[in-house]
Amino acid sequence: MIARPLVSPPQYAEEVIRGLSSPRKTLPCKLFYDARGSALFDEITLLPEYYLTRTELEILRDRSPEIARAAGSPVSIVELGAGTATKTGTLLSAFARGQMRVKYFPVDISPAALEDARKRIRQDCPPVVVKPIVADFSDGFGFLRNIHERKLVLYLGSSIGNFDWNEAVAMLKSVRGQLSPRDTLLLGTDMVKAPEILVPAYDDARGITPQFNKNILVRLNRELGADFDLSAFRHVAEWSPRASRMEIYLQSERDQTVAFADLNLTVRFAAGERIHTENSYKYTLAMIEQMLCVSGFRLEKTWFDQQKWFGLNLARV
Ligand code: AVI
Repeated sequence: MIARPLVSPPQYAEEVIRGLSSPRKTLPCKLFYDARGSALFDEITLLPEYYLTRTELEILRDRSPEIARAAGSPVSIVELGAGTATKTGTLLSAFARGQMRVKYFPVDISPAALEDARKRIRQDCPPVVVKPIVADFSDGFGFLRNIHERKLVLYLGSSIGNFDWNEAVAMLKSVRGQLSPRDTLLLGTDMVKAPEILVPAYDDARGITPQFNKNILVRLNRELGADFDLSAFRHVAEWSPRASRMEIYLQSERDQTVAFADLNLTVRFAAGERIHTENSYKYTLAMIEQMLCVSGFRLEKTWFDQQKWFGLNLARV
């Protein structure tokens, strides 16, 4: 047996133990996003089946001048989970073209992504002042308090859809708690549509999404000394009309036991048993209105693409 160095298990180990010990096994979807998972997600956003990213970008391209007018000027644009700010240039350029005064605060947990964002915006929209903020949202949104001008908070990509209803409301409420009466929120939401469109978006022909899903197991093998056999698990993506969400699972192909060397844990899987790794909620306009309303916002306007597949919702405090 090879001795493993003695290092304390990562913070998320407790969540893994709880999730895999419960009768319906789960793993938190935040574990997708290590370096490889983030690169795979970038690939997903370019897949023909994954309409979300390009559709949201299409709305931003067509509607940015209107969005900029509705948000008003001068304004500080704060983008939550900005990553490398690939979509935001379009909106910032609309502000700049309209001679509107704007500062841009991209917020992300990754300093490297923020540095890319700063370079990108400096090159694409030189008049915009960029002030990156490194923050982990699990510590709250207190950083919003330090931005004193009128704010337009962006939360794009339907990232809200990876939260259950109560979690989404809690997150929006906590953002709302840091805002002032003239501030606005622009929220990207994926809309309910036919399962024939939804399911392939989460189970693509090239098999990138299955790799993204299984990357959780690769990570647990590396970081918690687990011995998951990747070929013994299958990616499953199902539409639940009752819960209005895509559900993503890893399904055990046979009876098997997985050992976690670093956790003193073994987990049994029956053939066909699943680990629930992610939900991706899809909304109706009524759901969006209600979610915003119970969180302390008022929906003012929704911009859609031509097919009404994706919505950009402007809400006031
Ligand atoms: C990040 N998030 C909005 C993606 C989604 O569509 O729910 C994550 C994703 N999971 C599988 N494909 C993409």
